[in-house]
Amino acid sequence: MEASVRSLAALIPTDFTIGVATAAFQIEGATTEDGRGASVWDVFSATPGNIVDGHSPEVACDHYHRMPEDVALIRELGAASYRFSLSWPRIQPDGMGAPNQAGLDFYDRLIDELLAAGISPMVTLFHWDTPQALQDKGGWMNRDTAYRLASFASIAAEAYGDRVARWVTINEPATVSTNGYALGLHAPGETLRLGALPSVHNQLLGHGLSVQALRGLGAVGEIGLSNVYSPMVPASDTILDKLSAALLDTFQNRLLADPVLLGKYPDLIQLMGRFSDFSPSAEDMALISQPLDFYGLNYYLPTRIEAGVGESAVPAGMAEALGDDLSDSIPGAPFHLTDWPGVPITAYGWPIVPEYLRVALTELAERYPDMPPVIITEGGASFDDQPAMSPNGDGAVVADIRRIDYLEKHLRVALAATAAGGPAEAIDLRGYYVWSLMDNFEWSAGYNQPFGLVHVDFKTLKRTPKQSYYWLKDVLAARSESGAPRDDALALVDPTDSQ
Ligand code: IFM
Repeated sequence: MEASVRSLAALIPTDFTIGVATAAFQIEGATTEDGRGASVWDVFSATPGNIVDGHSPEVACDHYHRMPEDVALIRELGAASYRFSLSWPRIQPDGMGAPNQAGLDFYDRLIDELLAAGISPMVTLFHWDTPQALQDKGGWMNRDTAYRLASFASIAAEAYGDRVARWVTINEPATVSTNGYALGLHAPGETLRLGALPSVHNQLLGHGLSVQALRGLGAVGEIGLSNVYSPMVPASDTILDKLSAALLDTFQNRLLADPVLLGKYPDLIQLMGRFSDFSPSAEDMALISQPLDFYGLNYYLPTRIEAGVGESAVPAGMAEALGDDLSDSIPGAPFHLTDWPGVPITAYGWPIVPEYLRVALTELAERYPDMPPVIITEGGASFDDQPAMSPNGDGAVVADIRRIDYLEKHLRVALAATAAGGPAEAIDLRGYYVWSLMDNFEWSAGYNQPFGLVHVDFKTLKRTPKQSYYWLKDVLAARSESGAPRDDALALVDPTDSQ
């Protein structure tokens, strides 16, 4: 075992969870089986031009039929926890009313399979697959959808509340509102620009009501939500670039984090509310900001911003990956995102600058003094490394060295920043979930952005663990060799069950 693996393992605190993550729509397939209803993503994906290369999510990784094989991969890896999402329309085909038993049964089997393998389930209630029937009534622009999510949370609590160690109510509401309701890059494909603001509030309200529902029904697990956070970096020292960065910081980071952690929207948003009818009630804000057991941070990249109207709303590399003409994605916006000269990028074109995870954690520590424990609920990178025959000819290897480098550096940065004496020591960091267990349907980018520790051949559906999988397995093995006890928060899983 390499010295760097041992030294990384030695840095990981005993109560720190290393897990792997996925989401239902990205891996399950079986989109019309066993009574599943349609989600906004089924409808959006079926519209020509919305998904790069016309890729279809109908089969995806076929996880619905191969679930035991996938759980075995997690067990072999040695990860303590698996974060997955419940497909809302598989359980509630129309987003309301009585649950579909076959849908409930699937997650019942998954949770039992995980527990039997000694893996702790972390369940996301909403990872973007709004039932189309609710979208037909306005989706997240309609306040009622928040109450529908809370009813869904109650169904989940009753079915699985005794066996789930951690709950994430909603995943990346910023992405849903920005890409889905403001820019039309994601389902449901609305282009409401700033008019998308109510979709933010309604999702956060859905979060608050779901926390209440889970707690009210006695769910035993910890409860939080996952917000994506990207440090905003002005392209220069000019006042206009700095203002642009501050503006995007407000709309992408603070807009979602302040209400949850401070109980109020950023001043700029409140100011804007004076010119529209956006003025949330004190009752809503209290629901949204009720104390959480953990705060989920999805961290991938910093964002570099330049003032002025640019050619593209997204950096060139990413626009190319998405394959769309995004040149008018933010028409009239006074700034644009720009590439980072001299910095390595992922297949998406996302800049790789691990030090910015320290910046993110430090900013969070400074902004939110009452921060609950933090879990990095997603982190990872897309690289398109393909299987090749090993030099000794005994099997296929996927040499995703860049992913190993990404994960190792980001883990080291996060652990150092939050250790005693680190700039973000106020943050009690409890875990890191790698996005993703396996290559999957990367939303509008189709199957073109592989994030997995496990390669999936989307023709044969064969799974091939990549080098990063074996690397992480070594890190986890080195950790347990050094006698690190299991994470207390995951004590719901009795390790002896798997023996
Ligand atoms: O694949 C997505 C995931 O669904 C949400 N967070 C970002 C990932 C990579 O783009």
